[in-house]
Amino acid sequence: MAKKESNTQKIEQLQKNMVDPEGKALTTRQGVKVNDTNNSLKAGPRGSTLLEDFLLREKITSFDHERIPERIVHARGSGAHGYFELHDSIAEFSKAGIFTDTKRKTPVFVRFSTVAGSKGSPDLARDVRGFAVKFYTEEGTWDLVGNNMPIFFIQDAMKFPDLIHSVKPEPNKEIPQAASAHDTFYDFISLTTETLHNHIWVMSDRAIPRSLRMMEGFGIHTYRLINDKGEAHFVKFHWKPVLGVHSVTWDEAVRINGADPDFHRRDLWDAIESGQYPEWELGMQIIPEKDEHSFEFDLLDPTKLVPEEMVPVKIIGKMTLNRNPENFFAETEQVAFLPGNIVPGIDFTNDPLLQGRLFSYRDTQLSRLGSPNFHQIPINQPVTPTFHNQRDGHMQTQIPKGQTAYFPNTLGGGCPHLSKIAEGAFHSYEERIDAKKIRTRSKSFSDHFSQPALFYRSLAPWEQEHVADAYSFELGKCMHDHIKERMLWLIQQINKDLARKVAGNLGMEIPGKIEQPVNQAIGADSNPEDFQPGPAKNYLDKSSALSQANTRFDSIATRQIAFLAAEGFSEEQFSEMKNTLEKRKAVVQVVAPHGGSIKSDKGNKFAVDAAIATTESVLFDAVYIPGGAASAKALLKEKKFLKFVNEAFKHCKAIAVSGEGKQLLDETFAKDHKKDKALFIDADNDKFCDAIAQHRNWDRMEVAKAVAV
Ligand code: HDE
Repeated sequence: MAKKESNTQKIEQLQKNMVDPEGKALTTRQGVKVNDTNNSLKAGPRGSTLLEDFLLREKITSFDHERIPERIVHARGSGAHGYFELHDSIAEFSKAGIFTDTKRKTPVFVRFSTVAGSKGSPDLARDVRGFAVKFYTEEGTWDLVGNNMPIFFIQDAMKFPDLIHSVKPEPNKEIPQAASAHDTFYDFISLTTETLHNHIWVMSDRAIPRSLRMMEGFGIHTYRLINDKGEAHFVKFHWKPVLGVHSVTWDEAVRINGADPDFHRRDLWDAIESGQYPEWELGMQIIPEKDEHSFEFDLLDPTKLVPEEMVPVKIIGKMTLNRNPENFFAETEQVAFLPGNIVPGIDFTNDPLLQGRLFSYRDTQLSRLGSPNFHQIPINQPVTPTFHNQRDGHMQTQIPKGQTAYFPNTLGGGCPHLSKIAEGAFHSYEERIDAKKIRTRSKSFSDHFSQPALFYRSLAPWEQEHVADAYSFELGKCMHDHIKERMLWLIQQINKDLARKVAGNLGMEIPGKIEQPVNQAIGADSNPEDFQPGPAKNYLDKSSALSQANTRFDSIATRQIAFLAAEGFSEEQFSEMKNTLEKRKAVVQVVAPHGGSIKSDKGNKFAVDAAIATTESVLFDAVYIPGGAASAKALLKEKKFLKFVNEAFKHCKAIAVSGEGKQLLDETFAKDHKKDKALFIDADNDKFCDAIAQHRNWDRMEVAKAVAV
């Protein structure tokens, strides 16, 4: 039986609110036709402007109020529409329709974001990425508001304002923008050891993704699945990108931020526009309730992940993003995610971070969107009809009928009426709780070093080197030695070798002893020694899912390949390579000395995608230079082409040349490294494609360091 096309349900709902000006006359907000929107009403051609001018007043007033407060965190974001499909029912674990009905295509809206930067900050900041999914299910809206890292910095919501205040620009000078490399952040991190796990992930390549389409997503908290018998299982949610998990290097990130600050936003938009829809598999780690205490860590502690070796990820479905928003503000800016939006079949746990989030998000939407009616904004409307007794407020757009707005009532016929659990009503999981009211941290949350150590051990050598470089860069930007010393002392407890490398780069010694007890995330009457994290335990040597070296390397779809060419290039070589790449769904972009078009050796015109002056090597995944004597000569004249190739070499990318294209290569750093496994001279085109699929040739990393561009 064909899948229900319910993914169009949300789009159809949105279309009712869309306004298309095509072929229409300009009007005021009241519908009056306008004949001049260029000049204000004046007392004479040079006279003063009249207050009477309602056209001017309406236009300017509306403009003055265009902005709403940006999100306090995750301000910079990009969104897309899509749908979720379930492979097999998991009714034994959850009664949620989205997890039991394989015939559905559930509409989704996804927003990816960075955390620290403002709305206009560059995409390639070293940062966690938000990965928020709104599922418009038939039983109501479910929001899975996650990140691209499986753990969080802190264990208790009470610490969130401190964490964010430390990473945001410093309050006296509002510097630095979208960067964690500054004193206040490291002051906080080094006094709050629970942050070290998420922090080491931020030091890794995960914090500088190649594309939003090439990163994982995680629900982070342990949630509950509830089946129709009312039985519960713990669950961790995972999104696995079909294109694999890939990143750029820090050197590239810095340059991309200048060359194209919208790199990720553009990449997501272009992929969807070209029909190459981003896809993620949804996975679950499901844990029976009886196993709650069978791990070395606490399942309620959001700074811990459950290694896939201990609980495998069960893939249950797939999400596809197939539609760009019509309007950034109306959809991506106004979308309001709430971790508290759940549906029957899913429930919370007592994770103290999650519990705090359940309060914060509604509160923040009230100040951001300005009214409790934010659910009525089209992007936030559920696809199921809603009936309740909540009334009035700013911007009420519905017209609730009837005499009653309370329950119980007789005057309204008892409506809207209650539903039984069997009829689909939400019912909170009946967890037994028998405890003292107490303001403290559970001692079971006290191990702060084992998992950062596991993460570092699990990385490939090239990833470990990137981590050491990142710590060195970030701490190198801190001005206070006592902060750097505290950090070195802590890094040493994660990995001694890592600490030695970072200390060497900082030109500092690792301190033997720290005066101040380090873990300060406790109350004034608590004894710091009681909460001091113990030494790292080794309960698992390595977890392969933590390394990007073990991701998928089977596709070159959407990879951007720069073809460096000028007048007289070899059309045969150009076209053969283009066909091979496009068959495997890569994107070819012609970079030439000038814009417009260039002629091949056969005299045919080819469109130029970018003049060399308008683009940079870091915006591409690989480089190809076709032959043609005149073309090679013209490329050699423009020195930026040499810089382009040298940078591609430095960033360990695949490079291929044919015929006279080699002349350009011979003027670059690559000329002495022709045995490099991602360098191809008159080679089989498919081999070039295979090297692109490998993402980078990290074996080149040592050599690449010597490239002085
Ligand atoms: Fe958020 N977070 N957060 N967060 N968060 C917000 O809500 C907050 C946390 C995450 O694309 C805010 O609508 C608190 C964890 C994403 O619109 C705010 C705590 C995770 C987004 C807020 C956390 C996240 C937000 C700001 C600690 C991963 C962007 C604007 C208790 C599981 C959603 C908004 C979007 C946004 C508060 C911790 C992810 C202020 C108090 C853990 C992806 O409400």
